[in-house]
Amino acid sequence: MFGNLQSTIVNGIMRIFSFSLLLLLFCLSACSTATRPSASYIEVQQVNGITISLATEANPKLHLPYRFTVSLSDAQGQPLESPHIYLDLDMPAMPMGLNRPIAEPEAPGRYSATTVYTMAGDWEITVVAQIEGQEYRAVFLIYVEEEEEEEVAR
Ligand SMILES: [Cu+2]
Repeated sequence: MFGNLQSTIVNGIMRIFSFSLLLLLFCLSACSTATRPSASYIEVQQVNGITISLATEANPKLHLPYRFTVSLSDAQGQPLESPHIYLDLDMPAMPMGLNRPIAEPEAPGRYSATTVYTMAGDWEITVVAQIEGQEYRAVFLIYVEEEEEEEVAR
């Protein structure tokens, strides 16, 4: 009788313990998802003998600032300087107004700009770089995800 009661109490404590352990594990996994670094989009294109690459965040969302890093190199892989380089963001399905952030130099042959996507769907990001008096263009495609549900319902 007494032994039975004791085992019931032990059982109860074990149950509470395993439940809190489960809760802790759940919180840990939820937190790690939130802080997990997102995937990168990196694409390299050859344009008239030079290489233009674009690195930014993969699966971006609406209305958040994203950084775009452009690298320019010649046929020998040497970094190329551009006195004027910008991005031109637009949607192939419709004109979206001007979104042309200037890319600033941050290392030899490397430039970066930050901007925001103003609509969900397919975007074309054209890198326009002036190099030794010639204009080079490379078009990159990025898909932008819809906003979160809680943003829509208010
Ligand atoms: Cu649009």
